Amino acid sequence: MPTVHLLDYVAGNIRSLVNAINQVGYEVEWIKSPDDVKNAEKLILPGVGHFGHCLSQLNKGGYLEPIRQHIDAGKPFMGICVGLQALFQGSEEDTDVPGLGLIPTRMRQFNDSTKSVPHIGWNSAMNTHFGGSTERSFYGLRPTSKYYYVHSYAALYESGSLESDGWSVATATYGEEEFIGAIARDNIFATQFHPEKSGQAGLRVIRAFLNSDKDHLLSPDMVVGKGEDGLTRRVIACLDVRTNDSGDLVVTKGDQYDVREKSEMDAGGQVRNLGKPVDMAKKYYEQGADEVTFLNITSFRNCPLADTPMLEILRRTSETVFVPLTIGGGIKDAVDTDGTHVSALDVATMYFKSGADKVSIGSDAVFAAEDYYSAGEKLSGQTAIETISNAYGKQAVVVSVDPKRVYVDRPEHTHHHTLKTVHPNAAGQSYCWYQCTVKGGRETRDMDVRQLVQAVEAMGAGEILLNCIDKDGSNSGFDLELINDVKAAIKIPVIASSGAGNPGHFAEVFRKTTTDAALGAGMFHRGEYTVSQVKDYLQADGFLVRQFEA
Ligand code: 1PR
Repeated sequence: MPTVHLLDYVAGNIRSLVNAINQVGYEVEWIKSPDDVKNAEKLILPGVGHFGHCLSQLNKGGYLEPIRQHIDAGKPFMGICVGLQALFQGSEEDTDVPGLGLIPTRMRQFNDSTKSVPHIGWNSAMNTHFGGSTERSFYGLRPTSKYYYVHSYAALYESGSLESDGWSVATATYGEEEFIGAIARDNIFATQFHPEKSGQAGLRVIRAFLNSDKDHLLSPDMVVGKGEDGLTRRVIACLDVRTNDSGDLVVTKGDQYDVREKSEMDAGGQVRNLGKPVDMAKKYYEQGADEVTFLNITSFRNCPLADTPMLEILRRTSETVFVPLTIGGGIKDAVDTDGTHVSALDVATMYFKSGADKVSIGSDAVFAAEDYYSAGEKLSGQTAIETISNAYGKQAVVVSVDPKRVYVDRPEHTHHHTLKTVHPNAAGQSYCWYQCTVKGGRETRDMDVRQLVQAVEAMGAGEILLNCIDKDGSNSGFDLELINDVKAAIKIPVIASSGAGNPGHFAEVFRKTTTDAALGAGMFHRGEYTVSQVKDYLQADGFLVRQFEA
């Protein structure tokens, strides 16, 4: 097998990139010291998280000069995400740390007064020279394809300036801002998106780089049907995984979090078994799921270190599923079976090394938020959210929220934030607040959902997975009031979850709320609808979606 050299200098999910490289027929050689760089013919510089952290690590490790020499020698170089940002002069994210300076501009933060930041999801990379007589593209990029991005800082596009310096540029648009999605000149190629997480479209880009397939003519169908620019509506498939009564890890699904079969013969029935986690994840990937989330819903009782099957599930899934994978359940400080203390950061590291791109924190986030408020809204720096976010970047930290509706007669009857609902309860009460729960909804806390999401945003969470216990498994549609209320309180993206029963519910949540993504579970697991049916429905209804590329 031909080889490519990969520089693994910071924490991150490098496993997916290795899997993607193997998938297109190349083997990885690791660069373990600056001296190794000169042995590289083709070099990939990945990077995720904080610009200053990544660049200082490279600098401290003595890698910057060898990378510069590799590029100057005209050898193939590919930067991914922060690996693209490193080519620029610097970034607003950390003004003290310089980049390689090949491009004399700086990365800027997206404007968060008009949209959620980070920018997370599938967007375009369209050649700016596209059209007219130059219907060509570079490194396998197609105007009809979508690619997976996750970043808060971007190289905002200024028409023509880079092109006049000989760069080929492909851009994407987020809200009102156009930014650089990919860039190439001579032996240099870099993408802001993650090709290893961008399905077949991304694998094509990696393959093109490795095969030095720099320039190609687009076929007429790709030109005529030139894709629409912009962030697509993200549809996520969620697999709740737990051990069943025979000790196997199965995908299950609850009704209001109760996962046992309701049987008249046996009041406490068997754990509902809806299939095998790895097979189901692959099936949803092939149906066009934009992300797959695994929630290990028993791990709050067990130390996840002993929970090796979940790691194996991730390892196996990441070999064939090239979209982002999230893992939740038991991400917290833990004590291993031999009594060793293991930090939440170490637990998360295990999952990242096994192929996860994000971890999702549930109960521990509620406890951390309680401490945050008791300390007068001061950050301790010690919470799972803070430590993982600092090490891996905020995009790697999702907080999964499990709220329950509580009705009151009047807003002044509670010290919590209430809303007036259009769905009064049987007693005619039309005000409610959303109470946070822990341990899979089994324990309620004196905290409302708004308090929780604001606290975790302050701690550095990158995204909220917003469940709703009242709606879970109900097939009655998402809780639109809850979603709008949470969206109004924070700037980070929100994934609407709980209640999806048909494709129309996805259209409804995207039309009536500003949610950034929507998640379904039961309707997919029971085979009532496929993810592709949801995408088709959304597309027919005028929403921009990404369709699966074979
Ligand atoms: O507290 O950090 O260990 O995390 C535990 C995680 O497991 C949390 O994310 C929590 O939401 C989840 N969890 C715990 N118990 C259950 C349960 O069902 N008994 N599942 C559970 C949560 C809810 C959603 C579900 C949507 C969509 N599952 O993930 O997928 O409600 O369902 P639907 O489309 O069928 O309505 P920690």
